[in-house]
Amino acid sequence: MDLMERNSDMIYKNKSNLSRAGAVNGLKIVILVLVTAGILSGGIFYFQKRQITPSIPRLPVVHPTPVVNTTQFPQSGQDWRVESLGMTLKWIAPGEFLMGSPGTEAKRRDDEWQHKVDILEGYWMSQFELRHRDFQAFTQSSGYLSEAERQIEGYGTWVFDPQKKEILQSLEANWRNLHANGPDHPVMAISWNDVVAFCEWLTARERANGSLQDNQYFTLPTESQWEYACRNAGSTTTPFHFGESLGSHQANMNGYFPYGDAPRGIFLHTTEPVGQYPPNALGLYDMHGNVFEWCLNQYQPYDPSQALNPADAEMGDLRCYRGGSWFDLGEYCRTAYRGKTPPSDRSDHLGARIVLIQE
Ligand SMILES: [Ca+2]
Repeated sequence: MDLMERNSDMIYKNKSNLSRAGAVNGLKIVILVLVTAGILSGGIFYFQKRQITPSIPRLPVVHPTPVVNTTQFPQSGQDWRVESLGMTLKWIAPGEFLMGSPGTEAKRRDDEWQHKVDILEGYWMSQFELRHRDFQAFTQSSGYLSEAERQIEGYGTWVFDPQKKEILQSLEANWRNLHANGPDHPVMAISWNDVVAFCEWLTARERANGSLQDNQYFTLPTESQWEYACRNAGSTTTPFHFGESLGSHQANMNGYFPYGDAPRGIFLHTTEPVGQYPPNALGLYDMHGNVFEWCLNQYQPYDPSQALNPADAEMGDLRCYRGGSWFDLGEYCRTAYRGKTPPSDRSDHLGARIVLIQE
């Protein structure tokens, strides 16, 4: 799975970085020893401090104004608030866009073939990643146990070990006990199957509440719906909705390895509460970083014959996920990057974002 590719990539680059840093540090020490021991101490302190000090401050965040529903049911063209969860969904109008990355995009993968896609129907997308409080409401109401808690597949949950700087499997780790478990943090360590169960529960409850019609339901976004929304409804073709570069002043990612000409920043080693960085033009927060987000469809190469609003309903062995995470280098946070892993998989940097569909 590409999770291990990303893990290996980060370990390799961390070691390379340390090696380069060590060489530079050694040269500094030689020079500084020739001057004075006092300057040597000061130089080491300065160098160490540089490792953990962000290069530039974070971008300011404008927090959203809560949506007030004016109709009984969601209406096309209007944002919608799921009152029972305090969850806002942004209306995403239909349109066409270029999906994938151009051949000139640095660090692109071969499976990101750029092609035109028509989004024929509008939909609503949650402005935030699925929060811990949302999933907790689901489990408390239904008694549902996540696949990690039931140890489905038996291999545990992938968890980053900050000491060893690699991802290890844990049979004990699940969404309840991982690092950063505040109610407004994104829920982690939930499988694709767990999120589908959440959406089925929410659909049934909102219909029972009388606030959802029978032709409206919650589900995961397809890759095309996710990427169209990330690209501001098709108005960008850049690696990020921010533009050509990404650093940790813009998103919760591994800021030691920014993308493009973004400055080197910080690596928080965990999630942050949702909505702490600027949203895109549609009001969607954390589309780059914090946690990856499951998508509905199976992983398969892009096919020109399916370039018309592909629902990709046929299920296979791997499901896709998008958007990068707190753990990831900038190149994996690109809009066009396609993560893929089995639907029972779970990790401490993989969460979700949901959509509301009207048929
Ligand atoms: Ca995210």
